[in-house]
Amino acid sequence: MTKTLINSVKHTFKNHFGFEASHLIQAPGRVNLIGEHTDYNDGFVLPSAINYAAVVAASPRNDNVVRVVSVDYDNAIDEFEINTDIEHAEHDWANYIRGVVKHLKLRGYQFSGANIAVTGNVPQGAGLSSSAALEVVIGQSFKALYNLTITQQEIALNGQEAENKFVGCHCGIMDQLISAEAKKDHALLIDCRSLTTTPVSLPDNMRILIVNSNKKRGLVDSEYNTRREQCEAAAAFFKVPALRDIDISTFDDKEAGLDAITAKRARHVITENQRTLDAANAMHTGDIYTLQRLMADSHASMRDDFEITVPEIDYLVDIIKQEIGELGGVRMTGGGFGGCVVSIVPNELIDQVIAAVEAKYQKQTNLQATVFICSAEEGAKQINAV
Ligand code: GAF
Repeated sequence: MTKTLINSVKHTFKNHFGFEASHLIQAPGRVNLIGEHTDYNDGFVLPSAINYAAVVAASPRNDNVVRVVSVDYDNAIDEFEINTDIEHAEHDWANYIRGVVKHLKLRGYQFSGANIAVTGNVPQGAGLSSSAALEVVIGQSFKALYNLTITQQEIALNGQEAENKFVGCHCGIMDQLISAEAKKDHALLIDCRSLTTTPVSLPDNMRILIVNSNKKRGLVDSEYNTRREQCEAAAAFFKVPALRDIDISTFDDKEAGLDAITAKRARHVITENQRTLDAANAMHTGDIYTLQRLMADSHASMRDDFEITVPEIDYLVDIIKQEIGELGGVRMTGGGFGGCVVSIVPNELIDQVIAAVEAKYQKQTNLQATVFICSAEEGAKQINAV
């Protein structure tokens, strides 16, 4: 699949700029297996990169102009100067690129302009981090074009900064970090305070199956930012730097005095942190029974305490659960309010799960689900120097 993307981005570059690109770079989208809305609470997450990516063909320029052609937006163009204060663009997609370049400059990296063609096949608005893939592929491209001495971790932090300060979504670090640092065939247990990552193998004979509800996500940024504020209010109430610092065993006592909604939000984060650590352990020991229970508890917590699921997503989870029972796990994945569910399914049940989704989901919701059978891929990299 990436081969087609690479050919199309190379072709567009040559058509538009009149010569071959010197560099090809890719950065993957991600799926989070467990640990939702824990990253900005300094907690733990367990994502893996997927076989869907943003891909760039690029060449350096001698001047200070960045010119971008976007294959996925009918070859729309964005052009800006990097030696002035970079301002917002007319097209939303271009702001991710401008934000990344602006913040690389603010970090003191020295480079001149670039010609860029960009494309991607990470479904947009599905909670699979198409924006983080774009931010990371652009950071990785400037690293490759100008031999910048930037680490993968800093490419991720720079992408997050662009999204927080330039685009205006106060996301955590999970999506950019997994896109920049992922390991093939593994998920990464990420400690979002220290940013240390521990590779965890995926269970044998099982696949990651992602089902997009295709429920249009509404008010995502504002609801996301509200949840973040509620978590910060809870941490302030407990007089700790972040909810990561609240011990699960003492939470019930401490809850007294906190308003009901904020207490529910805090309970989700505190219990989800523990579930994430336990799930990494269960994957490590191949304990699928525990893994599926933790994924089920995570979903219930997102539905009842954090209140970020929607009926279509809850229904998809039910359909898949009925097919896999205790042999695999399923839960909503990503920021919430629509998007996708992730399931870890034994190979021999994949067809059966897909058939059940096809038979039931549309009848009940009038929406057609899209299924992705995924592999866990490597993080951002230069594909070759052509
Ligand atoms: C979005 C954000 F970008 C992440 O930082 C994370 O908070 C996630 O929602 C929820 O776990 O993907």
